[in-house]
Amino acid sequence: MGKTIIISNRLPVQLQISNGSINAIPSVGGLATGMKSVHSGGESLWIGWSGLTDEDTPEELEDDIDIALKEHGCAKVKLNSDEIDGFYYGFSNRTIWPLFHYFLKYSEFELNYWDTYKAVNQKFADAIIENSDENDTIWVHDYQLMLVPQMVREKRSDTTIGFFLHIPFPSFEIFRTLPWREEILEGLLGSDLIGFHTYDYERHFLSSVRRLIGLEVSFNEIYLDNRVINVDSFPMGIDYKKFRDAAIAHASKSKEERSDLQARLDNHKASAPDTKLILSIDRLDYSKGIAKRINAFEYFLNKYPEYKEKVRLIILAVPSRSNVPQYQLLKREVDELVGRINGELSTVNWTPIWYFYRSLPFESLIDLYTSSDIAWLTPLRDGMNLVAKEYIATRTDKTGVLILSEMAGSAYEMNEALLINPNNFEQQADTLKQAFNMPLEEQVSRNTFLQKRLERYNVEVWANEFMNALKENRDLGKAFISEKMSSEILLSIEEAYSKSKKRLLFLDYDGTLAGFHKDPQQASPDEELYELLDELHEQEDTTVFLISGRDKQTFGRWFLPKKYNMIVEHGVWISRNGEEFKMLEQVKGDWMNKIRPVLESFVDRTPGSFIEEKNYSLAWHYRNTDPDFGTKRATELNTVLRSLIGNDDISVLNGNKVMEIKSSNVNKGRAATRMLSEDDYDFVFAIGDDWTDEFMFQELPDSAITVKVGLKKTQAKYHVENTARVRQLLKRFTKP
Ligand code: GDG
Repeated sequence: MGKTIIISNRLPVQLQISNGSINAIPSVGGLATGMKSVHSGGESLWIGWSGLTDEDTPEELEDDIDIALKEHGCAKVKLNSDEIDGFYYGFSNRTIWPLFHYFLKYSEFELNYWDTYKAVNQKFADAIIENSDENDTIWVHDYQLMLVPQMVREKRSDTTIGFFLHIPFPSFEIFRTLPWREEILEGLLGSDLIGFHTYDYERHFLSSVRRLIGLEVSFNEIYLDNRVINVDSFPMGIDYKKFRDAAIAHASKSKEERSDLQARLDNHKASAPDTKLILSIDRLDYSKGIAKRINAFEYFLNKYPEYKEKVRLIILAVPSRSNVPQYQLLKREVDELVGRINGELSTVNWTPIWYFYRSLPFESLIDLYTSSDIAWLTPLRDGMNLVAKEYIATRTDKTGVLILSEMAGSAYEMNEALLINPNNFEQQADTLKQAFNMPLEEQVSRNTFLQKRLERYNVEVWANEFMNALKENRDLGKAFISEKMSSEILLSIEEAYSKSKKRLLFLDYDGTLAGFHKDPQQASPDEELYELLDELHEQEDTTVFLISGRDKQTFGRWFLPKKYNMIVEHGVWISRNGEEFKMLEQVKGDWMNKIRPVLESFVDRTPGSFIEEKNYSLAWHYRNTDPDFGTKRATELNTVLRSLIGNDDISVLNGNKVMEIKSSNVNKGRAATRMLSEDDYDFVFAIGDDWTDEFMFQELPDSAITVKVGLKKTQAKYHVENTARVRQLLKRFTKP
């Protein structure tokens, strides 16, 4: 068992240099606390930027910094201020952050930001290579490091790599606007497991993978080269116990032990017992909807003036990315809004908004959470939003109302909260009123559910689930995928071939001997293939069958003059040595008139799809449709067909971008075993890429050599990557 290597932009400790000595201060953010259990349990190393630029670091302190970091299980990536500007303030926070939060107009597509992002990602990847070995498990975090997985994979093809994105992954329509969209996807696809907070982000990512780089995706698995990449959602939890315990300790504090902030909050409550405190805490970021919230608050006070002097909004806005112009503008906007509303609405006894623009210590956060009757969080987009969870965790008596934006990832798990659309002021005004008047029993009942869930699915469980999935997926990936055809295996097959006395070969055509074409009629064999098949066909003691789902007319035209043996339409027809096709199986075709109109209606409604009509089967091809739409329609068609065909002897085969409807008693496995029984073969070989070839792999005896083309779940023993490799493999059989 190797180490666990965690990689994030920032480390869980922040270094400060004062008077020539180094202080390491623990970071408080969600990521740092979340990964604590992974980082502290067993052997692990956390790699990231220390928070000090090269310019801020006196050379003589470099070693001391390394020692200080080592004490916390960390290692640093050195970055200079230009790199921080281009990589962090530039590409990460002026390109990716706005784009992934749907602020398309704020997103800047600057080539030099991108170049720095690439160079810095390479530095992180190099640091990983330097500090790890092949057996280590690597977990890369967040949008600043999306190229790192592939950069590591290039040097360490067998290392286990996980990636977690803490922010939303936007819909394809947004993501496609990024000039470097393919590079970002390819960077992420270096991972074995890619995690998101919600299923929606996962879905958006898979859609981009399908549409932009055309990879095959099956449910949540992506097939790439000789790897399977798993994509899944893991909603991040909080350190529930930490917040709960802090709230309990807070409740038992004597008057003297209270903080100044708490004393002020208590005084407020004592002087106006029928008023309520509404709390919002966020980094000062445009994605958090702070300005809109203030406007909505004004709207509420105007719509329901009876609440004037009865509610107070506390806004804690934590300074963030103040080097980025958009954040400076937002700061000015919020300052002005708070000033204007307080100026217009304040009375002698009442200021509607208390506004703090600073970071507060953890204890003050607990003061605010425990003293506020309502938490009102209105992000316009938020990957998760941990503040919502923290507020609920601190409500030890189970009172308190959470009003939460549906645009936050946490809304998916916090259904018992009052969910709002942050753009709908009318709805928010009504919801604030509802929250103000919510009976205590209802608050307790809602929060009981919420707390149970937060306690159970806490951050430790989150991190462990991700790590377990990473290890499991990696092992599973190895288990269900057939063994790669190595040169040793190839050699032993070649040897068995030449030693054998009677050989039987089944070769699938499309996707195996020849690549796919948009129009199946164009996938005719090339000269090289004819030569290869001629050589095989002419060998003594060797029976080669081309075995395909195609119709007999096409195969007849291509191969009858060559006198190859052929089984077509999955086993309905057979032709040997240039003879006309004969029926191998008796099949009925009367069902076709019923099914054809159904398929036609799907062709009409699915641009790019078409019907291929064979003698005893019908195929609906959707290779040329929009990938998501085609897959959706295929599922729909499957349901329709199943209800139509009932118990008839008809089956539906889901092939590679094709659905084929045919008689059940016909399949390639049945046809192949019939051929096998005709003679005493001592070398049996079958190769194919499709679902329909699985019948052969299943039904041929164990001694048969079965080979899958491409990396998919299969019953075959071995796999090769593509049609070029198939040809190379078959070429070996033609050697004398
Ligand atoms: C990103 C995603 C996702 C806040 N103010 C103070 C303070 N905090 C702590 C909170 C909370 C954390 O910071 C903020 O977490 P959020 O989840 O709300 O938001 P982001 O910082 O934007 O985080 C987000 C998250 O990553 C995790 O994946 O949920 O969607 O944007 O823990 O308590 N802590 C202290 N003083 C403060 O003034 N001590």
